[in-house]
Amino acid sequence: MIKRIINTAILLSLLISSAYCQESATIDSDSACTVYADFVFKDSSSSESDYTYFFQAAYYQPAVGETISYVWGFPDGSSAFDSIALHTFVEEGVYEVSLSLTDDTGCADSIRRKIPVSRELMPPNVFTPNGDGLNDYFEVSTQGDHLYNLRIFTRTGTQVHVSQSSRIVWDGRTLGGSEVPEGIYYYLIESSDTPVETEVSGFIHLYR
Ligand SMILES: [Ca+2]
Repeated sequence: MIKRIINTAILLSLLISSAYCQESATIDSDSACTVYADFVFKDSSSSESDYTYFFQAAYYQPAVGETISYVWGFPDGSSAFDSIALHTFVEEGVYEVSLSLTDDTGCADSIRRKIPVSRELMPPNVFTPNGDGLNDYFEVSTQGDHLYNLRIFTRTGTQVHVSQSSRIVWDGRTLGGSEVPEGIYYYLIESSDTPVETEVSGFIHLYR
């Protein structure tokens, strides 16, 4: 019982510290049971158009001689029956994945978590808008036709560019068409139109 409480505390603190903490664990309160379900996951995609994720049952250590059966449930209705699973999602989105654990005495626990499936934007950190045809644009490749807000600021916080488009691109000029000086700028990319809400920011070096 004490072991279970400690493990639960660790589990909850791990969930709180996780980037994906919007769905908390559902913990079985049956005190006769010591099995609990949780899992971790990571993007295991092999290309930009692939949304394959790796799942692994986590935190619960079966006792010596204890046999655990695992049942994963994926949103397309498919299942998997091992402590690890690979699943390929069709497209970006937020998907519910479930995991049930049952030991050989029938003691069981299950969890459902919402998994944000999306490709992270990968902005460059330098560009050279001098018209030589090489790296003249700050440009971020995206998936699909979502609308992105792009805002560019000087280091002192003055906004020099803003756009809303399915393309994320800046040519190093103000909206009035003037070239901005060389230096370090701050970008903020936001979209609430994407399946998984996007907010990416950082610094970019502009050289001419
Ligand atoms: Ca250039």
